[in-house]
Amino acid sequence: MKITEIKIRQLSMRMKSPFSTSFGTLQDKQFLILEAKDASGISGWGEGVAFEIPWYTEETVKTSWHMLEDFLIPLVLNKDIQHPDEISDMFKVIRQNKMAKATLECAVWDLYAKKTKQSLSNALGGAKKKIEVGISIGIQPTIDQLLQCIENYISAGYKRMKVKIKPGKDIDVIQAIRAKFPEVPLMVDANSAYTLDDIELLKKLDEYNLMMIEQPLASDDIIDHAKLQKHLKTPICLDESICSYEDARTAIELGSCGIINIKFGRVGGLTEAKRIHDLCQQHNIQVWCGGMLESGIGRAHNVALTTLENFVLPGDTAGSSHYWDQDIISPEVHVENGYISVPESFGIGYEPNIELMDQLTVSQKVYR
Ligand code: OSB
Ligand code: MG
Repeated sequence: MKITEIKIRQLSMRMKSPFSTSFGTLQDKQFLILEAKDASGISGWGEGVAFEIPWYTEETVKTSWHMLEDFLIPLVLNKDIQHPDEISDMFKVIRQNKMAKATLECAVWDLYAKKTKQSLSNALGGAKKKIEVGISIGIQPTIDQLLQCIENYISAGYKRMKVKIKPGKDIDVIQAIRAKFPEVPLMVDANSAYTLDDIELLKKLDEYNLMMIEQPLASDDIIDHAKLQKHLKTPICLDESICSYEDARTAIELGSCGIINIKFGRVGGLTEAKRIHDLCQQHNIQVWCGGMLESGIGRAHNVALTTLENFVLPGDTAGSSHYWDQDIISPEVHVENGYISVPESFGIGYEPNIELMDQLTVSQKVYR
């Protein structure tokens, strides 16, 4: 396989409603879509999951484009590639910048799956025909509004509720949810809003039968999470802290978590995501697929990744219509009763809607 042309576009897409976490609020999404074409004209598609502002990781839409244009695309263009696993090795000469790398690597995976006439799920080694999904609910203005959201998502069939917390919006919120929904599968995500000084507060979360507490401490910490886990019955799930296989190995050896949230963008692509999945499986660490408020292209990669065996907990891959008035793929990602049926057609299994993408594109460039 030889990639002879790559097109990057920056899209601007407004989410149906703003999404708030402990680090900020997002509604107008800027992100990159990358199309990698081979000489026969087949296209593979990838989505950049970096935000405009570096509040989740240090990367941004601009740094991603810079890395792709000046370093990553030149490493791949017109080179002979047998398998997408080679891409992460080719990228080793460039440090970090995992989201930029994943944008291109995911497109190569899609292209490879299409060229070898199989679904991306199949190419990755996944076997599930349908995947189980939950929903991530941003911080709401009032507890009543949050309870209403949860009621709606339970009726829609979502398999677990993830609620964002931050100091001042934590114990009271969870207590109110448990009072109204004593049995609903529930977890919290703090996006690094606490420190070990908050240990007494975090210990109180043990009383609410939570599936897990996601990323309570610093985004680059692995040691304090291990200390905290010793004081908690509820498993800690790491998100921001796990940017590589090595991070996962460290966290597992130190006992920093019982669960890992895998995002292809945060770890540099699908090959690394698979390696982390396999490592966790060997060590009885459960994994699930996180989300970055993706459009349909990134969402499709999440669907395929989740078909691997050790993705045993519902992920954050909600349906397209939860986020967007109209998604850029056809058909859209559809959730029924908490399940997504995994497409069986070649590659990502959803057709990019070029006409709509053209309307949403704010800038683009072709590399040959
Ligand atoms: O921490 O998982 C997170 C969204 C943006 C940045 C970080 C996170 C999230 C979510 C939403 O929780 C996941 C989604 O619905 O795509
Ligand atoms: Mg998270």
